[in-house]
Amino acid sequence: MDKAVLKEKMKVYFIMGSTNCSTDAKEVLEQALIGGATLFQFREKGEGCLDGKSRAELAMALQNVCRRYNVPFIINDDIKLMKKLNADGLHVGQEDGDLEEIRKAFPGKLLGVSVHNLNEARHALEIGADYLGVGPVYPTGTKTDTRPVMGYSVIRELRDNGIDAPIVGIGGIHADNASGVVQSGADGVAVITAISNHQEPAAAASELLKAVEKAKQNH
Ligand code: TZP
Ligand code: MG
Repeated sequence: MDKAVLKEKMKVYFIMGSTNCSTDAKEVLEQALIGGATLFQFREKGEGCLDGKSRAELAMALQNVCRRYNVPFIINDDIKLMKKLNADGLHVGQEDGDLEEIRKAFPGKLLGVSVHNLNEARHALEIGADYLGVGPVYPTGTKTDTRPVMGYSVIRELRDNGIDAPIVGIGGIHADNASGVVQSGADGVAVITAISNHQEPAAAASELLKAVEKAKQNH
């Protein structure tokens, strides 16, 4: 995918699995896409998460929703499942294995990598990552084993050092605090609970998209 196209897809990157949703995950996803989410990552993690066949079945069902809305479907840290479903890409963290090996395992697909500093970002891009996730920008209760909250400092540092790759900020982001993330240099925001926990996921996604687009205009 062309870099400029991917940057557009980064605007509202919705991430979730069944444990992030209090109602049916397929319905939550569909509402998010109706509202304007531009990219989706299936991240089935945490206490009570599905595994085995039921996990693969949910992934397939969510992939079908994405297909209907023409939104790319990314899988968190499971190359096997990504290949089995022929998903659009994979997202991995720093602890998920050797990035170079991971990149070689599926040349034609998107690879996103979570990074927390300039060195990690440079390495990820050297091995051929397509986009970077940077965070936690704000405090989050959704992931407990995060690095310290970094505010906008790392996103700014990457841009100041000439990194032009697609970047999303992640962690504690919602419509009211999204603009600062984009103004510091991100192409968009990645969110879990701002959409998955919202009474109206479509409204949440739409407000996020509006906030991101407005911040991009003023940037
Ligand atoms: N990585 C860094 S923070 C985070 C992940 C997966 C969780 C983001 O969840 P929320 O609900 O958008 O704060
Ligand atoms: Mg991981």
